[in-house]
Amino acid sequence: MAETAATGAGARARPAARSRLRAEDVANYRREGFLAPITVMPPAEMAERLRDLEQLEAERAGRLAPTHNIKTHLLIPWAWDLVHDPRILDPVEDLLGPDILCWAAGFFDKRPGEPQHVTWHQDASYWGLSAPDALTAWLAFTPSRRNNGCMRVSPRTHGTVLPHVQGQDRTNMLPGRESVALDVDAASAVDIVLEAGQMSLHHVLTVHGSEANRSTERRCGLAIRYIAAHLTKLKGARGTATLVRGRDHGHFDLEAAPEAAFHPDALARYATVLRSWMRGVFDEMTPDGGGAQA
Ligand SMILES: O=C(O)CCC(=O)C(=O)O
Repeated sequence: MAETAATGAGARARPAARSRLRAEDVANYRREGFLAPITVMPPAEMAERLRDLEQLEAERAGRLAPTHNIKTHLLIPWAWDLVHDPRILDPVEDLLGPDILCWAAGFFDKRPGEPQHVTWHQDASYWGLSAPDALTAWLAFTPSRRNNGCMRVSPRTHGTVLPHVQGQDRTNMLPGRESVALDVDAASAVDIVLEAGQMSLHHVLTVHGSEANRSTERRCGLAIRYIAAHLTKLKGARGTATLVRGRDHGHFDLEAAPEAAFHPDALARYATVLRSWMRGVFDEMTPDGGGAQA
């Protein structure tokens, strides 16, 4: 077993006091399949990150390219620091254990009046991992409310892997335009209302989605996918992941920090990582791909 230890900014700058979850929060997450809101940073600090993002977007025709929005932390140093941030990782450790990998990190960005939405789904549908010891930390860069298309979760749906179907709707923000093949009880769904700088955590099997942004304000959040380091890929070539805390278990090739935003070396490594990622996802989309193992 490899003995690599996490070396991100979070590992370097671990505060003395951990932002631990209370026992009742852990129980709540295990029962309901999600936890929110959790305050990560003050709104003013988040506003700085949003400005950083806007600056990069302004240099790229107003948006990050979709292909650059899958493992964004491998291209943007401050995103690398965010996925290592102890204020995010401490609560995640309480749910996943001490050895944690970041599997992906991408923005879900809804501009005012755009039809983009997210159909009801489980995140696990195309991950192809050996167990559901995984979760998403959704970090709000802007306020996220019902009228600007906040995430909505269907509580207590994380006990079962559900069948999904692939759709064609290009306004669906999911890579496979997938949705659960069963009726979801939308009436009992919970709105995940967040202020900028807060996050929610949802289990990899929790059914969730979101509606279009009907407001005049942007709604943007970074969805960080964390997995327990003991998980393995069920088939195909080895995947890649970022060790963000604890000890590597040797099941993935470890990813490296970007030298600078969109640095040529980071972009070159990213092209290889992305090819491996796409292969994994497409394997899971094939009819015999097995679908939502984890
Ligand atoms: O941001 C959204 O509206 C949906 C996010 C989502 O589906 C996810 O994080 O998996």
